This record gives sequence, C-alpha cells and structure tokens, in this order.
Amino acid sequence: MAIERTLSIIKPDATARNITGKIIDKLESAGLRVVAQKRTKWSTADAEAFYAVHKERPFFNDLVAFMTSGPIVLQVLEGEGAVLKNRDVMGATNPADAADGTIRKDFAENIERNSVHGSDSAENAAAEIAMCFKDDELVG
Ligand code: IDP
Ligand code: MG
Repeated sequence: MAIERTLSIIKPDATARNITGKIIDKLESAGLRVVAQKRTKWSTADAEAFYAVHKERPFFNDLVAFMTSGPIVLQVLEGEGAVLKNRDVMGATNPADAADGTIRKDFAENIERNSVHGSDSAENAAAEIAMCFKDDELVG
C-alpha cells in the first residue's frame, strides 16, 4: 500500500481532559507520523465549512457547537495506508461499538464527544488537509 496523508483532529472533549498526548501515542504507536500539527479554536463558520457534508443531518448544529466549544488539535498524519490505518486506530464513531484498544473505546465520552476525527477517504483527506494547512506547514 502507498504512503498516504490523512487529516486527524483531536476534539474539544479530549483537549479538555488533557489527553492529547495519550491520543498521539496511540497514533504514533500504530506507525503514523505527525507531519503537521497545530492547536487552535474554530469559529462557527470554520466548523460549518469543515462539516458541510453533514449539514442535513439532525446532529449538525450540536456537532458545530461541540467542535467550537474549546481547543482542538489539527494534525496531518503520514504512513502506509494512513487513511484506513487512522480510522482503525480511532475505532467506530459510537464508542459503544468501538473495538478494544482503539482511541474511541478508551477515551470517547459518547457518539458525539468521541475524541477524534479522521478523514474517511484519500480524496476527502486531500480536501480536509488543504482546508486546515498551507503546503509549507507540512514537514515530513
Ligand atoms: P466519523 O467521525 O466516525 O467519520 P461521521 O458520521 O462522519 O463519523 O460523523 C461526524 C461526527 O459527527 C462524529 O464523529 C460525531 O462527533 C458526530 N456524530 C455522528 N453521528 C452522530 C449522532 O448520531 N449523534 C450525535 N453526534 C453524531
Ligand atoms: Mg466522518
């Protein structure tokens, strides 16, 4: 499988509990490498743009409120099959369904406050990375 890059976000529930290091440890231990990283806080417009694909979903407004409720950590991860590997380490969206050892199984509070985001395809990864970082902020 090819070397890929994917967008990862550590969400406000996790920054609030001071567990960003524990989450990054799981990502790095799985063979993913952080090639860009910044702690920031999204505006409502930022969150609405990022999650535009979900704007018709019933949870959209709550999701935007949650994602703007505190700091987040945006990161680009690189590695063999990084998109799928990151999704594997994250675990299922609902922590009740997440496999043992995954980030969401170990750390998520519920289906919304689930600690991490990860791009779901190579195409979406490229678009999400471009939304969050300039080319010269990626240092492999
Ligand atoms: P994913 O993060 O596993 O890719 P998506 O379906 O893309 O899951 O949903 C984006 C985010 O929206 C989830 O990570 C979670 O924070 C929130 N979310 C998804 N489904 C629900 C729900 O049924 N209720 C509340 N929030 C949800
Ligand atoms: Mg998704």
